[in-house]
Amino acid sequence: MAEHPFLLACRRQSVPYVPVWYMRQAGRYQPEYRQLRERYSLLDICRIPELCMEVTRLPVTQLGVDAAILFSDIMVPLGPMGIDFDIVEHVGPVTRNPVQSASDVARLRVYDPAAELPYVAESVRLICDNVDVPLIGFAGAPFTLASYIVEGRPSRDYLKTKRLMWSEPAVWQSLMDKLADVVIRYLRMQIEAGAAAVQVFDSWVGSLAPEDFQAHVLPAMRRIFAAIADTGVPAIYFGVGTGELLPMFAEAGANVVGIDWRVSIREARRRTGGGVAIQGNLDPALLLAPWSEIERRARSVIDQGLEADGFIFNLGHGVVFHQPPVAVDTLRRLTEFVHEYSALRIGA
Ligand code: 1CP
Repeated sequence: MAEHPFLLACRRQSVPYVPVWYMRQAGRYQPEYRQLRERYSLLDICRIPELCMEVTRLPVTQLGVDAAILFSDIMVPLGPMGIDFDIVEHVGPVTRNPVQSASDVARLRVYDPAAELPYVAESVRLICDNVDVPLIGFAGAPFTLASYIVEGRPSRDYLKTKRLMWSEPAVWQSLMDKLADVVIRYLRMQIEAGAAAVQVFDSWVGSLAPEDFQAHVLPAMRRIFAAIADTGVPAIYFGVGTGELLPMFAEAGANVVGIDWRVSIREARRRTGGGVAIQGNLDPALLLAPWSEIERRARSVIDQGLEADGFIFNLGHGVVFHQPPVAVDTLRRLTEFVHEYSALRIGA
C-alpha cells in the first residue's frame, strides 16, 4: 500500500500515472446513495459501520478512483464536545446550542474519541479490510468547525464568527485550542485504525484576510499538523478561495495543499514554494458541461500537475448536487481520462 500512486504523490515521489479521487465522491449524485438515504439519515450511515463501509466503497468500485474517503461529516466529532446539532435536509449542519460566549466555550469538552466515537474507528477498520485503495481519514479544521457552531447554521459572511474572533480574542483562541485538541485526537484515532492519509477540511477559511488567518487560525493549524507528523501518514490541508493564503497554507505543516479552481495549479505551486504536493482543482460545475469541455480543462490541469512531482487530481470542491444530477458515467470517464492521459505523458 505504501507504494500506491496516491501515497507516492502525497510524498512528491514519481508516479506511473496521476492519482485521482473526488471530494464528496460518495453522495447525492449516486442513485444508490439516494436510495439508501430514503431509509437512513446521513448520521445513521455514519454510525453504522457496515453501511459506512458500503457507502465509502461504492465510488471506488464505480469510478475506479485511487483513494477512498471515510463517509462521515465534519460535524461528527463535535457531538461529544457538547454540540447539539443535526444535518438538516437541503440546509446542512444546524446547531441548537450555538457557541457565542466565554461560558459557551468553557463548557466544550475535550474527550477521548476512542471511548465516545467507537463506531468511527470500527468503520475505518472495516473499510481498510474491504477496500483495496488507501483510505483518507478526515476532520474539519477549527475555523470551519467554528463557523458552524458560532453561526448555528451554514453562513455566507461568517459575521458572528468574525465578531467573536476580533472582539474576544482570548475566547476565540480557547475555542481554536479546544477544537484543535479534538481534531488531533480524532485524526490520530483514524490513523491508528488504519487510515493511510488524512485531509483537514478548512472549506470556509478563505473568507479571512491573510493577516487574520495568520494571527487567529494558523497557530492552531500548525499545532494540528505537528501533532500527527510522527505517524508518518501524509496530511492534506484543503480550503476554498484560499489563493491569497497559499504561502501560509504551505507553512502549516501539511504534506499536500488542496486548492480550488480560482488559482491555477502552476500558480499554486509557485505560491506554495514547491515544498508541498498540490491537489485539485477542476471546477466541479464542469461536471455538468459537455465532455469535450471537461476533457479540455482536465488536460490543462494534468499538464500543469505534471510540471513537478507531487500532484493529485481532484475537483476544486465537492461533487455538486444538481437536478438532473451529475452522471456517474461522467466521473468514471474523467477518472479513466486522468489515468490514461497522464500515463501516456509520463511514459513519453
Ligand atoms: O445526504 C446528504 O445530506 C447530502 C449532503 C452531505 C453529504 C454527502 C452532507 C451534509 N454531508 C455529507 C458527507 C460528507 N461531508 C463527506 C463524505 C462524502 C465524501 O466526500 O465522499 C465529507 C468529507 C463531508 C465534509 C463536510 N461537511 C465539509 C467539508 C467539505 C466541503 O464540502 O467543503 C463541510 C463544509 C460539511 C458541512 C456540510 N454537511 C452537509 C452539507 C450540505 C454541508 C455544507 C453546508 C454548507 O453549505 O455550509
